[in-house]
Amino acid sequence: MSSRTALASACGVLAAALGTGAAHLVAAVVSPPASPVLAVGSQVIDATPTPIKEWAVSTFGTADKPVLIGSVTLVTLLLAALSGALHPRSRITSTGLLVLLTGLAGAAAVLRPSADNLAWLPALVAAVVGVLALEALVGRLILPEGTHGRPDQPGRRRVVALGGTGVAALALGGAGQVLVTRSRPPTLTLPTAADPLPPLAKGVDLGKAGISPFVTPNKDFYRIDTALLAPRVDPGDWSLTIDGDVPDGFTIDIDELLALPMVERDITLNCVSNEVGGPYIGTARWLGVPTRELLARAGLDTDPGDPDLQVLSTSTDGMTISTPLSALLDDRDALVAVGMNGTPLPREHGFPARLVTPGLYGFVGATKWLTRMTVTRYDAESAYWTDRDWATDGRVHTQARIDTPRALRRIPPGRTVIGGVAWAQRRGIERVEVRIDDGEWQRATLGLEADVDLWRQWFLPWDATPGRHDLTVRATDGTGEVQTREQAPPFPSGATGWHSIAVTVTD
Ligand SMILES: Nc1nc2c(c(=O)[nH]1)N[C@H]1C(S)=C(S)[C@@H](COP(=O)(O)O)O[C@H]1N2
Ligand SMILES: [Mo]
Repeated sequence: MSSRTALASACGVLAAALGTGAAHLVAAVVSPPASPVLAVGSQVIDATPTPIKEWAVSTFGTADKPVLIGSVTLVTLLLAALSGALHPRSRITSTGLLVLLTGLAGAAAVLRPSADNLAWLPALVAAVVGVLALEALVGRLILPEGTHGRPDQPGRRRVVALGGTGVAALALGGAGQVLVTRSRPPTLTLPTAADPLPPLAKGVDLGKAGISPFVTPNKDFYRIDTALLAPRVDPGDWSLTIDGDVPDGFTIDIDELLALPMVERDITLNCVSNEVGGPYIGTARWLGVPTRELLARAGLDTDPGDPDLQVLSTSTDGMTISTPLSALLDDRDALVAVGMNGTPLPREHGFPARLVTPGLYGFVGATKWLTRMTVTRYDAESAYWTDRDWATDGRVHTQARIDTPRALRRIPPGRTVIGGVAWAQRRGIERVEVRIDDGEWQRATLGLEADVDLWRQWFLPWDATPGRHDLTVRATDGTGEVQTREQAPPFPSGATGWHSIAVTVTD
């Protein structure tokens, strides 16, 4: 590559960076998800085939989002370099490529299910700023083809022009990022429950070092969703609609929701994408209105008992989730929750309102940023994950996890504790057993059972002898069924198999 081509490519990269930075700032004001890189990233998420998505989640975990944003940025900059490199030869092709790129970003933003009216504006800003910046940079730094005998502009001028553009791009994009992350939506004052729950019994938390705390603090609660930016919902603009096959559909605003009688429930929530032994599970005290009450107000006060009926819930960011109607009508107290461990829902966990359904994985019962619940048939409308071949039946499998010792750790010999958590929401945990190497199954001590919809802590004292050891755990649910040892991956209906770890005991 000639130095002229390299310079032209650099002009393309920096022009695109400036356009993207300016667009990010404009998006922060008019429509944050319409920022070009985010809009394209969201379309990529929705279009990625399930096996590749599963591979990304298992390889990158919750870092999958930064990896995605980084990849989209990298591809954009490579194409921008190409646009720059083409400029000295064909200005039309070069400009055309930039316009095509920003046009795609604009289409990506406008086609989001939750697109705002101004979703097209950031991409337009990117196009105008990008094209003008490219013209200006190339015009200043690169002499027309055929101007022989005179050197291109001296190095200092290049550094100032390119460096200045880069700094401006970072400043604009950074300002947009500050606006997006710093601005706090107005918060809510939570009502108190009509019939508050007593504090949890002491014995549910065994207080052993290394075992997950019984109640998961909000800041440690796992976060799984497809949103690159957690939606920022102003409660003043929010409403909840119950419609579909109900006699008396209705819409209520946040004040009307908060005025309804609230209940508190302790519920363990987990993700279908959790591998055996994985981290995507947590327990919280939720405050909300039972879905049963809301559906009764819409005129559905008895369960039609038809397994083909679902509630299709929709979030402000366009996610759709299918939940069996019966699970929202029976006595398990599925909630439209507004509170989590004594505070309004954090933005990442669905502020101002979300669904929580005990016994079902989050992808079929825990819609965040909830705004609509439509009673319909499974064959009439299909949800986001259903369209991606995930199971419709999202009942939680019985699982046990070893929290301590940590896998592959070295620990000193002598008295120690093997411990963790086990869960089988709706059925409860009756027994947990641990096997050391090929020994007998030994019964672990269990924390108190607070409720069948909650996990239970467990531990087994262990005299660790030097050497390498395999530790395996299995649970038995409240119906007496032993957790299957059959290994299944998370797709399509949740991982199964026993959690087993290796530890090395040395001085
Ligand atoms: N709007 C929306 N709600 C959603 C999702 C999502 O992608 N978008 N993901 C679901 C999944 S797969 C899970 S496991 C839970 C996770 O909830 P949490 O992030 O509060 O732990 O949210 C559910 N609700
Ligand atoms: Mo999930």
